[in-house]
Amino acid sequence: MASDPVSVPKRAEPSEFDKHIVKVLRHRVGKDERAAKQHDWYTASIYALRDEIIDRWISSTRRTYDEGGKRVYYLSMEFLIGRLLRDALSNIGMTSQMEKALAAHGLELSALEELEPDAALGNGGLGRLAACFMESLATLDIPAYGYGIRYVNGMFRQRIDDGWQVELPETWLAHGNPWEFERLESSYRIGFGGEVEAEGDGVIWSPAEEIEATAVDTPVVGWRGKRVNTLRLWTASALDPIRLDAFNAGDHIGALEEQVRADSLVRVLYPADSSPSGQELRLRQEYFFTSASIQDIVRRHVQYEGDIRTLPEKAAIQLNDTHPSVAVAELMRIFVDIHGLEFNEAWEICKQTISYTNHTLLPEALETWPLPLFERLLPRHMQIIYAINSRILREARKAGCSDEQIAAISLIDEGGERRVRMANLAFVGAHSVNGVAALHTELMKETVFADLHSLYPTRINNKTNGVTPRRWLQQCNPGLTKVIRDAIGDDFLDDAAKLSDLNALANDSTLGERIHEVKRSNKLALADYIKKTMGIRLDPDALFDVQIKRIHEYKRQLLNLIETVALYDQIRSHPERDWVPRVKIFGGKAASSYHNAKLVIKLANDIARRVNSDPSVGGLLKVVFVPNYNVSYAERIIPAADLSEQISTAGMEASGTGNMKFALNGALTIGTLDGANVEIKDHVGDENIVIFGLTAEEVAQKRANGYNPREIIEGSRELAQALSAIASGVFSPDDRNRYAGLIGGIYDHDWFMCAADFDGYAAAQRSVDARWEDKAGWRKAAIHNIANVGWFSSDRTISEYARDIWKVL
Ligand code: B1H
Repeated sequence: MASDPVSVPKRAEPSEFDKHIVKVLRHRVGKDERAAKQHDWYTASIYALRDEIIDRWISSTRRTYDEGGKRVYYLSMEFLIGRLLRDALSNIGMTSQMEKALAAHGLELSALEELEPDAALGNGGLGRLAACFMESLATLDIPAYGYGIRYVNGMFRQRIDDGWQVELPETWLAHGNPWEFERLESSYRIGFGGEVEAEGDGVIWSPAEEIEATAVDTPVVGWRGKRVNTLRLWTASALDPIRLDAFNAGDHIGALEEQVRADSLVRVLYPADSSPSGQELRLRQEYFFTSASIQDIVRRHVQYEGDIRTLPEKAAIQLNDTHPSVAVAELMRIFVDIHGLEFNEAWEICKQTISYTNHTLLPEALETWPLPLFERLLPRHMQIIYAINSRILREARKAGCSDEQIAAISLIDEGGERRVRMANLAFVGAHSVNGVAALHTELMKETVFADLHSLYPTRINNKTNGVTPRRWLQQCNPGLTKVIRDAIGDDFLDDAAKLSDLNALANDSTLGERIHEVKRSNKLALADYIKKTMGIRLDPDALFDVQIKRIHEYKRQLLNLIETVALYDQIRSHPERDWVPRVKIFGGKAASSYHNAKLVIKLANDIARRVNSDPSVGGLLKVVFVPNYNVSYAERIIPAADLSEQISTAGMEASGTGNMKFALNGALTIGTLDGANVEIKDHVGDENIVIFGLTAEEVAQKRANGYNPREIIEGSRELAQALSAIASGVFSPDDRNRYAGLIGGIYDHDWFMCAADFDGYAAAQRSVDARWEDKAGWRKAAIHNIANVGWFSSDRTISEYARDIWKVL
C-alpha cells in the first residue's frame, strides 16, 4: 500500500527495525554494511521482515491447536504466487518502516522489490486463484493449509525470438528462497507400483518403489497481519540417496538413479493450461503430493484427536480441480487398510471430508488415465476405485438410471481404451462439487455432469471466483488506492464491498479527474517500461486496450488480431476520419506443444512489426506483444489499462479472474456473456460494460444445427478482407503461407466462432471509440466499475466456501 514519502533527517537515530536489518545482514547474510550489495540487503530485508511474521505465525498455529478448531486444507497442483515482499510488508503494515530503514542506507524499497523472482508455480487462472484464496483465508482468520508441489522449475520463461515463442527454464530458486522453511520432521513415504496381497481380513500393498516427501513451508500473511497460515509444498528425495554398493562396484550413475527419479517428480510444472498432459510423470506428481498431504492431515488429526472417525469435524479438504482427486482413493486406503475402518463407514467419512471444485468444461481438459497405467502405478487405489464404482453403479441402478446414464456415471470410461475418469471420482467422493461462476455451474449441470447431477441433485453448487483486493488494488495501484481513500475513507480496505460508496460520487468531476490522472501516470510508467525493455514508444493518451492471459483458441486472441487488422485497413483507407488512438497490448504464454497458440503469438508479432512501422497510420494504432507475461507484469499492466478484453467463445471460459482485476482498476470490459463476465455485467450495470456476441445457448445451437462460417465471411466485407490479408501473407512476406492453415480453419469449421462474432465485436469496438470521445462519460463508467466489483473480492468467495462447504464460519 502507498506509504508516506520518506524524508529522513540527516542524523536520525536508527529505528529498532533498521538495527534489526543490519544485525540480520551481519549474522545471517554474513556481510557488513559497507560490503553489502543490493542483493544482500534484499535478503536481509526479507529475513528481518520474516522474523516479524514468524512470531505471528507461531501464535496463529498455537491458537488453532488451543481452540481445537476445524482446519481447511486446499490441495492444488498450482500456486501462482508471484512476489511476496510487497504483499507481506503491506499486509503486516510495515511498508513505511521498511522504506525508512532502507532509505537510511541509501536504498529504495522499490528497487529491492524488483530483485525478487516470481514464484510461478502455476500456469494461469487456476493457480492464481489458489494464491488469492490463501491470502483471503488468512485475512478471514480461517486456519488453513495450502498443499502443493515445490517445483524447482516453475512456469517457463518466455522469450520472443523473431516473433516466435521460445521456452526457457525459470530458475526462481537460483539465489535461494528466503521465505521458505524446510521441515525435515514432516516427511512421508510415497509408494508406487508393486503388489497387493490379501492378509487376514485386509490387504497389504507392498510398493515396488518408495520416495520420501518432505514439507517446505512458506508463511502466508493475511491483511492487517491477523493470521499467518502455511503454504506447505512437498519436495522429494530418495530413501537411499546413493546406493553405495553400486557406487563401489563402479556404477557411479546407477548409484544415483533413485535420487534422480525423486528429483524428476518435483522438477517441473507441466506448462499446459486447461489440458492435462496425460503423461505418467504427471500422474506420479499428482499422487506424490496428494498422498503426502493426506498422510500429513491424517497424522495431525490422529495425534490431536485420537479418533480417525471425527476427521470431518476437524478437517475440510478442498480439491482444486481433479489434479488431486486421487485423494478420494488415498483417504479410503488409509481408512480401510491402515486404520481398519469398515468400507461403508470409511466412505461416509471420506465424502464428508472432501469437496471438489471444477474449473473447466472443455472435454479435452477432463482428466482420465489409461487403466493399465493407473493399475501399474497404483494397484491398491485401482481396487478401491472399482469398489467405489460398484457401489455407485448399484445406487444408480436402484434410482432407475438407464444403461446410457450408467455408462456416463461410471468411474471407468469403457468406450475404446478403458480409462479412469478423475472428475467422476472427485464428484462421487465429495459432498460438494462447485463451479466457479454462475453460468459455468449451470452448464456443469447440463453437460459434463448431467447424469451425476440427476443422481445427486444437491451436490453441485456455485462459488463465483474472486481476487484479493490487497494485491490487485492496494499493492499494484497505490495511486488509485490513495484517491479512493481520500474520497470515501478507509472502510473499503477491510471490506471491498464498501467501494460502492464511490457510486454516489460517480458524477463528481474532481474525482473523475483524479482517477484519470492516476490512470495516466500508470500508463506513462508502463509506456516507459515498454520503451526501456522493447524499444517501442507508446502514447500515454491513447486508449490502452489489453488482452493478457494464456494463449488459447477459446480465448480468441485471434479474433482480437483479426479486428486489429481490420482497424488497420480502415485507418489506412479513411485517414481523414477522427480515429481514436489505440494501443493494443497482448501478452501470454502458449503451452509448448500447442501449435496454433504459438502461431497466434507469431501473428501478433508479425502484425505489430508491420503496423508499428507503417507511417500511414501515424501512431493512431500501435500493437505490442509483451514477452514473458507473468504475475509481476500483470501488476504493471492492469493499473494502466483502459479496456479489458474478455472475448472468449461463450460457454468456454469457466470464470476468468483477470476480468475482475481490470474492472477493479477502472478499466471497462469489452466481452462476451461468458464466465464471470455475466455477473460483472450484473454488478456494474449494462451501461458500464460493452457486451457483444453469441450467448452460450446460441453457440450450442449453432454447433448442433450446423454452422457455416464461409457464408458469414462472404457476407462481411471487413472480415473477408482482414482474413485474406492475413492468409495471403501481407504480414508474413518472408513466408506467405505461414497463416494459410490458421485462417483456413476459420473458413472450414471455426469451432470457436470467430466469424460469427466478428461483426458484433467490430461494432462494439467502434462503440468503445465513441465512448472514449465522451471523456466525462468514460470517467463515470470507470468509477462505476471500481465501485461495483467489490463483490468479486476473494474474501467474499472464501466466506461462501467457509459457510456453505467447509462449515468453518
Ligand atoms: C482453468 C484449468 C487448468 N480451468 C488443466 N482449468 C491444467 C486445467 O495443467 N493442467 O492440466 C491446468 C489448468 N485452468 C481456469 O481456472 C479457467 O480456465 C478460468 O476460466 C478460471 O477463471 C480459472 C480459475 O477458476
